[in-house]
Amino acid sequence: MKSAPCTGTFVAALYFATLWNVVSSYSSGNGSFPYNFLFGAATASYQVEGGWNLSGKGENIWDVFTHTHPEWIADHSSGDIACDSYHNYKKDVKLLKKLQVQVYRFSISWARILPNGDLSLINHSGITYYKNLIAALREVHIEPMVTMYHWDLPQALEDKGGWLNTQMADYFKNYASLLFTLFGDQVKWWITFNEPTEVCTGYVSRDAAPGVVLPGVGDYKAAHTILQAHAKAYHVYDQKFRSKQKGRVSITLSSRWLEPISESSEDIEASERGMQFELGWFAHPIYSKSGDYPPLMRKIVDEHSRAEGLKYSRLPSFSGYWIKYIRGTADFFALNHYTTRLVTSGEEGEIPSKEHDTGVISKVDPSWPSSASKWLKVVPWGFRKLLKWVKSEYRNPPVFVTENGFSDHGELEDNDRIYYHKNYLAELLKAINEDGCKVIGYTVWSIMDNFEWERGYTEKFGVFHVNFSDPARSRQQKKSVEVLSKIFHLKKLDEADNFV
Ligand code: GBH
Repeated sequence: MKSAPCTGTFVAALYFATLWNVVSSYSSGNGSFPYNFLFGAATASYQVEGGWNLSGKGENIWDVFTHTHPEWIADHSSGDIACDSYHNYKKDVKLLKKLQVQVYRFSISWARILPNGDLSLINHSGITYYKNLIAALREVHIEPMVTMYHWDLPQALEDKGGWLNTQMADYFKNYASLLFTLFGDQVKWWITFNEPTEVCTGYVSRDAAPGVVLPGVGDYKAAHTILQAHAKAYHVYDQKFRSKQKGRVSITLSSRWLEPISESSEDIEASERGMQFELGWFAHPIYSKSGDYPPLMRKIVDEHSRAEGLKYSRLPSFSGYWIKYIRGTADFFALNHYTTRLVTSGEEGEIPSKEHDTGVISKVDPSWPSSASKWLKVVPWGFRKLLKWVKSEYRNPPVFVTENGFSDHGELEDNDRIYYHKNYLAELLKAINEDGCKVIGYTVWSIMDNFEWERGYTEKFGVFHVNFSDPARSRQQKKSVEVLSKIFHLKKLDEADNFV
């Protein structure tokens, strides 16, 4: 056990090196992506599966959240049926094939496998569902990339305190270990958590399940447990599965790019502080040389806690053992990115809150094109800056972009989505060719329209349209599929030129 952290770091470094050697041996240029760059599409269990109470699945926090408080969802809807991928997975694989993807990133519903969250009950129909999906993907040569946790905690575990309970790290480890055992011979790309910062939002406000309101405390506590849970899962893989299964494990972190609003040193500092609180919160403990939370974050939250008259910092501390245990627990950097903000220094948010601790005010440039989502502005150049920041901050890790996407109201002629992807991909290419960033893959969010959390079905991210009033949930191709399938197949961006 004691030597595990070193092994983890070493193995991670080895994987970083080999992964990139393979990709970089064929240089890109000329609008081309490296020949074995991986293109794909993504979904998450609660957003697409439906079958919320079928074949032994247990309830999760999103079932409970949407059923008890439909008024907290924009259109009072739920993921009860969603795209009904529980019954339609074969259709989904056909869509993926049509899009010419090499990878499908989907998540496993914890409560479908373990209805009580723990190992007391294993649901075999749930296992069969994922085995069938994985087999269908493999049959057409699509690599599965599996997210273990995309926000749908079994309610039974929330009843034990959810991510505020440090024991959740062990429940997660057991669940992860079971997934490696069941699916690890077929699945070579693993993501432990999707966007842990958003999981923590569930302990700040009612914007997300479980809707526990403890800003500036609950979020930091949940994060602390999630980092431990992730590291435990990573080490289990190292110790019991890696040598046989030879897969890769990471955690998907999401970040906006925060651009200083001016060149003043105050604004540059605000940007740096914002990036540390947003991405560094989880990335620094895992990817930095020293490990642990970003020093700046430590300093600020400690100071604020003292000023609030608290005896202890609201940001929990890791012991030296945990710092080493968490450091290096990723074989590649999995990154979600959608949008950018202009930032300056200033007081925002209640006291206490992470927002207030961050001390950054963010704005949008009114000239940036909009989407159907209030938060999502189209700012392609921010993507390149973010990739560059990750490169310099974390010693140039291989980066897999696990989500990037655009929302509209469901248009089939989705020219704005085409514009978005084409321009974001162009910036990604510049990051590879001009900045030396090691980007190894890109999955678009999402293969089809789906349940957009608190926004219900009011904002559509799919490259395939789903008819939610049709009991069969029929799918229909949007124009973006024509463009993206060419890029994904030929790995050349110029292929999209005629369309925009
Ligand atoms: C991703 O998060 C999720 O992984 C995915 O499940 C989701 O469908 C996709 O985005 C599209 O939304 O309403 O102003 O409070 C992206 C990061 C962070 C974006 C939370 C929306 C809420 C902003 N998300 N954010 S606001």
